[in-house]
Amino acid sequence: MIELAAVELRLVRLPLVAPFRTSFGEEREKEAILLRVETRDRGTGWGESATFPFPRYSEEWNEGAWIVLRDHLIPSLLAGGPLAPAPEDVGPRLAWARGHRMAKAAVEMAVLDAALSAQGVPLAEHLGADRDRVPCGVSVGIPGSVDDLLARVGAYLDAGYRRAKLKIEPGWDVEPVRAVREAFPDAHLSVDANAAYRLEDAAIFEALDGLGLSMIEQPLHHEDLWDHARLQARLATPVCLDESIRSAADAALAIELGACRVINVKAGRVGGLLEAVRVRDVAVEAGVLVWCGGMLETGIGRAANLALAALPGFTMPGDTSASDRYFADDLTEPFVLAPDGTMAVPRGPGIGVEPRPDRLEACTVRTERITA
Ligand code: SMG
Ligand code: MG
Repeated sequence: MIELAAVELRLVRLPLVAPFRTSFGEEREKEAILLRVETRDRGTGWGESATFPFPRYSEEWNEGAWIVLRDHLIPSLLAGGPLAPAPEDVGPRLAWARGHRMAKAAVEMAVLDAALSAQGVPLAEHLGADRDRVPCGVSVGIPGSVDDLLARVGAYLDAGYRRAKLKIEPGWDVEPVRAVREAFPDAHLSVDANAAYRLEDAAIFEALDGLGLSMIEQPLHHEDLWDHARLQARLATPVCLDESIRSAADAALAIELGACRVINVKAGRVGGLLEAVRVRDVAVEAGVLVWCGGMLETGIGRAANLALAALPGFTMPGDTSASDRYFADDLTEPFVLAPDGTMAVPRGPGIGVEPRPDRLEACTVRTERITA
């Protein structure tokens, strides 16, 4: 049982080491909402929202998440009395609010961190992880030129990354991907369109189909499972869904329709780590592969991603890259890639990391504390 006393919201900004461009826009810095829950007698816990400053990846964005957290989710969390068992109680208590999954996931992460820290249990162990290191991939943004892309992919593969995911968009697809395949014939490669195409563009995917990709991620509109099923039927390469899957129920429907053979699991997108585990359950049961995605998280969210990536069923390398792929100076102690392309899953209780106080202060744009 946990009794919550207050929640502090904190908007942070960290410059990215290089701009990250996708089909829907460019990020030059990571702006995130951190959440710190304070309990009456069980210490504190940290969570991070997967939202970005603009509602481009999904409907959610930082300012919207801040308001729904401050005015709705946190007040109803605090008003409901003690949580027991704490993490499992969060989802049902916030279920009255429709959507806002990334905001809800941040609350759940913070409560999980507090509850498990108090018990001395690492998050990975609590979720059922069966390994202490995970193989890591890297997501490569849309660069200025094919030469630039080849240099970036080469550097990441040299660093040990086990899979390179190339962002694509109309006008930047078959030619650059073919160039990467020719330069790195044996590399584990995938592509991610972030919903930038329509079924009428199927010829582009048929051209990509011959390039030995391990998957084509979210090629079509995020609300169009049926067209994804029709596209998958035309391709040998597995379709992977990201934006389209917001719950375990979505996963079951997509699989039933034949809309994907792989699912990118992000706790934020599906409303929390516990629902992410249920997405894994549905997928594995159906023989659909899963891996852990990323949202350019700071070390706080990254720690939780690594715990998720360590669960049985997460067989493919995730977008769980090292801190230095994003930031010159992360909020936490940096996550470091080993030369074999793996990273250690945090071993400490809860999420296993905390922000470094000086770095946290330096990155903070504003804070607001909500009390019971
Ligand atoms: O965390 O390394 C990361 C980013 C991985 O490509 C990534 N995420 O569609 O999978 C995706 C994107 C969403 C964020 S784009 C700003
Ligand atoms: Mg994606």
